[in-house]
Amino acid sequence: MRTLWRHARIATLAGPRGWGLVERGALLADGDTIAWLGDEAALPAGLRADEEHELGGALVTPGLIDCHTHLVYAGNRAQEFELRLQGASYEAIAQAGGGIRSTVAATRAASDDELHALALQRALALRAEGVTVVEIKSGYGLTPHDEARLLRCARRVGADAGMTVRTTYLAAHAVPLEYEGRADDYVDALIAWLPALHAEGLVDAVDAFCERIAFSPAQTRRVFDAAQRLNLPVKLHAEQLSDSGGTALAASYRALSCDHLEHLSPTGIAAMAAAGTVAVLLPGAYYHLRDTAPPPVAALRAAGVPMAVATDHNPGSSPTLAPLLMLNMACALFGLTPEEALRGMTANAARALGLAARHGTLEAGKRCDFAVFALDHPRELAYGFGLGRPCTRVVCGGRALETR
Ligand code: DI6
Ligand code: FE
Repeated sequence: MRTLWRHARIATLAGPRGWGLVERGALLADGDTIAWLGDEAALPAGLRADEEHELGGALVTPGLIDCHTHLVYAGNRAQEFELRLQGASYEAIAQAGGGIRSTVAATRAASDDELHALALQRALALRAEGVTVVEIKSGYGLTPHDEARLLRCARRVGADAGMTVRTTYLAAHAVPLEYEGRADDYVDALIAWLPALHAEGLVDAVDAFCERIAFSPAQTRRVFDAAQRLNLPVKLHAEQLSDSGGTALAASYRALSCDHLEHLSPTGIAAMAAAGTVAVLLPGAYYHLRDTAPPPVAALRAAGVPMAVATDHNPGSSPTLAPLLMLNMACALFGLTPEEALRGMTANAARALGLAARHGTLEAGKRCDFAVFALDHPRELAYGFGLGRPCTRVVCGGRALETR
């Protein structure tokens, strides 16, 4: 099946910088892959397509990639938000047994079908904003049975939404109640669960929350060693609330990404630059926690560390399903340029998931994932906030999906 889309302003994001604009562009898909893309006037003569779509000059970008989410859970933490507004800190709430643990309790109590319905609805909301690839972490089960349930749910959501889902094993998210005071025993346990989950095809990468209130660098290292034994790539929640040195540790394992990074040090930046690790910036969590120390964007830029932007959708620190708002916040709160922000949710997000060979830019040979927006120029994606839904169409693997 060959499908031709014509008369679009295409922001390809190809190459290391710039929008890669093709002003009056056409794009031909052969099955799930881009066969030809370029100026419509240069369309090879005699080219035949089974289907043709006129886009009326609309803006086309690579399908957005949300490279950091915790999409599968039950319940919400609105009450905790009220407590934080009254002065309680995220850390104090976690230490008092709330926080991640309260979502773990709600998630364990939910049925597979309930979790699936909740997660699917969230994935479809992301898709309606132009997202075609989403990373989904486990981490609200924290037993072998419940972590498997979450990861299976993530796979099922991908199939049902027609999106590409990458799963990340994040059992090292919090120490569950039943292991209170025995964090090292819990790390032994979650390491022992991993091979069976991996054998079932449920794990694309391994992550940990390296923080005072979660896991130490020594414990994180043990989790990474277990991932390495299975040839699984690693990622890390690093330097979000304090500088624990997790970034340099992750870089020594050639981590795909380090995420959050509000308290990242120059040493951490140098380690990431040397390892080619992507810095995933999560302005939703920064905003919702009313943090005041932004990640060191100018230093990351100067060091040539690729930056990505994601929603970090989760019920505690980033209850948002608005990736375009995250582009705006990455500019307004962190100082990214609109082009860096879009690159952060396309080309660099693909790198953060190890998917750059097929995803993240629009070029012949890449997967045909793109979004169509009722906008003139790609800079408008990061400009407005809450302007409604500019995305009019999402194409995933050459197939058009309903967005409204
Ligand atoms: N950092 C985060 O932003 C999320 N997890 C993490 O390690 C928050 C998860 C939550 O509060 O439920
Ligand atoms: Fe997170």
